[in-house]
Amino acid sequence: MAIQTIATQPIAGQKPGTSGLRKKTAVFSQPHYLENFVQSVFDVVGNEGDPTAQTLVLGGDGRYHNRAAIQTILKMAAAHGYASVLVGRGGILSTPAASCVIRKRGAAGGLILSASHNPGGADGDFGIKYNIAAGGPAPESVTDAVYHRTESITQYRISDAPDIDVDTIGVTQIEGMRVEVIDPVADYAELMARLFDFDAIRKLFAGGFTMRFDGMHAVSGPYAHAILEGMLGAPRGTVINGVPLEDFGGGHPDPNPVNAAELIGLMAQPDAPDFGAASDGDGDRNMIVGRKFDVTPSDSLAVLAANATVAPGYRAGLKGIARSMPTSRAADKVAEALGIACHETPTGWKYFGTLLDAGMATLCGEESYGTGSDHVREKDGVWAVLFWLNLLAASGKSVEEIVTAHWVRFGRHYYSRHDYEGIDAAAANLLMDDLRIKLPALPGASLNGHTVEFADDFSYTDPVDGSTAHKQGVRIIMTDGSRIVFRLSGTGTEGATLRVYFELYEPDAAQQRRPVQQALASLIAAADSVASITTQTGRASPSVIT
Ligand code: G16
Repeated sequence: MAIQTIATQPIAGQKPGTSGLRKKTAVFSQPHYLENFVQSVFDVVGNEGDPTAQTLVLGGDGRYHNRAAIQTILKMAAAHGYASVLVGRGGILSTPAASCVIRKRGAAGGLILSASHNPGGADGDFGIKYNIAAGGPAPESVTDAVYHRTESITQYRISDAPDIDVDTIGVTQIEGMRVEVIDPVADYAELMARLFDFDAIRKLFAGGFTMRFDGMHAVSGPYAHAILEGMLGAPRGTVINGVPLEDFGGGHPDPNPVNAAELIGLMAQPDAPDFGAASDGDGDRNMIVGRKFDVTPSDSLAVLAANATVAPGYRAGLKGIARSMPTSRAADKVAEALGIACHETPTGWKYFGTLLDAGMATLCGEESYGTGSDHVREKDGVWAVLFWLNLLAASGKSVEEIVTAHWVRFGRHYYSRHDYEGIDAAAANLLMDDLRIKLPALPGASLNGHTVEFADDFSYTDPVDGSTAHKQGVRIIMTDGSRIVFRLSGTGTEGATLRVYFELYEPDAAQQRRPVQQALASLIAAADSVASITTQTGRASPSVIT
């Protein structure tokens, strides 16, 4: 065994997006591609402490190329002089479980291999991100520094040791570095059992309550099997598509009503289970479904916030709530009633980190099927499902009863997101630039019957560390309280994806059961009138509506 120094050259485009570096698998498999990025991470974070005293956590969502990348990173970590690496068995760790392990074991940070909800396989996507010692995604100051490093890299270091066995729990050594293969579920399951009333949930299942959890052949399957069917006694078969596959069975592991159509179909049957849920590629997203009743992620956050004290981990109440800007303002109503702050951040879980660390927020959520809390520093799919189970057990009500009662109390925020995927990047940027030019003239204008009160391109100043983020999405807020938001996705790997978010507040209980797209129709038309979406994108309709 020896440590090799390999000459390399900068590879263009290694700039992390909303959540790490995501590219086509073929791009990641090019010679030096992964190595350049990992060496750049080590060069940047290496300034923050002596690696010989540090532990790194390593794992991924098991997608195609995960195993090869795990071996490369282990050999590079050994060459970098890390004291030890904790790696999930088989190279597997869900994103929230990785965050949990980093925090619990006092690691200096972690590398998570995932392109999240993006499809996997040789023709799919791959990704990597660095999480800091607090357990959350590295802030932009770190990801920017890593990107700059990739632009000037000339060499990387790697051990020529043979591959390490990561399928057997235990400890081995490589170049003097300790490699500990850990059970990917154990630390995480122990944390969940402390946060939620497992006895009450066990009783619920023992009483005949039925559920389907769709693992979408992604990483959360093993977690759901162990916790729901193992620890909580749900019958076998509760977890469907629970075996992780390298290509997610050819599916798109994004838990929304479009991509989790199998579950939605099941929940619409006359003999549907009481409760349905799904999680994504790396286990940080969640979708909650009742019988013939989908819960929007924005409503889910608000409902959990309003009822948080049913769970032992949140008995003391909430310190605050945080939501990303495009997420509906349903949580704001709850925060107001609870007398706590609701922080509005840019899209991306990394922006919640400082608020959670400072004790300014307990629950966080995003419209993109992400919900979480201060228990880790990532959004957490299985956590959200367990929170709902705890709530269902404590209330004895159905999902629909809980949500509709919430609307009656707080008002309903009709909400939808329209995605125009894979459009021409130049056209997408032009659409956003044109919108920005129009912003100053919008206040007072009438858009399809809605009068604009305020319009801007969202900027954020972090109240804890003062860091700023600009151009985070164009928002048009109407005098009637409704909103349209436009932004470009930061997680795609092909062309550009335009996301248009619609929100309309309805306090009148008699008007809260209208079909969503119908309730939002005037806003949808208003969005096209102000942004000329059809003309500028060449698309007559969105590719995905959630
Ligand atoms: C990532 C981020 C989320 C963000 C989402 C959508 O999720 O972690 O915070 O809301 O992307 O981003 P965009 O609209 O830019 O595509 P994930 O689950 O992909 O890691």
